[in-house]
Amino acid sequence: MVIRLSDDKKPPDRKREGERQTGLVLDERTRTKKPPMYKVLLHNDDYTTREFVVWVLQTVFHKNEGDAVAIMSHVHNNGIGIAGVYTFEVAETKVTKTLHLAKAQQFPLQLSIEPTD
Ligand code: TYC
Repeated sequence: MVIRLSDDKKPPDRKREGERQTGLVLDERTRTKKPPMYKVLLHNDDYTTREFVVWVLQTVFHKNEGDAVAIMSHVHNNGIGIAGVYTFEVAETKVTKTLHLAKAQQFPLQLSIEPTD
């Protein structure tokens, strides 16, 4: 049950265009824009172990075990799949880390980055 004694705690009205958080109306270009986002794609190959791919998805891409197994299986069955969606810098860092980990174990795992639509 909700009891309100004053207007103080009323949920904020939906902000009109140009107004967010502060109550200040900012110019269109002054407002923060959502950054472009990028998919990190995992590619299938015949040599990288399923176990390694699941481990990378858990440790680098922070997937739980069930999601990691599902993504790995999708890539194994379809040739390609999405490991995650990130800003460009984060996507690039995850690809670099994964490639280093794969090369250290002589796995030819390939990844790519593509913009979301
Ligand atoms: N196809 C690999 C195997 O059968 C497993 C694998 C899955 C490899 C996903 C890469 O991105 C990959 N061992």
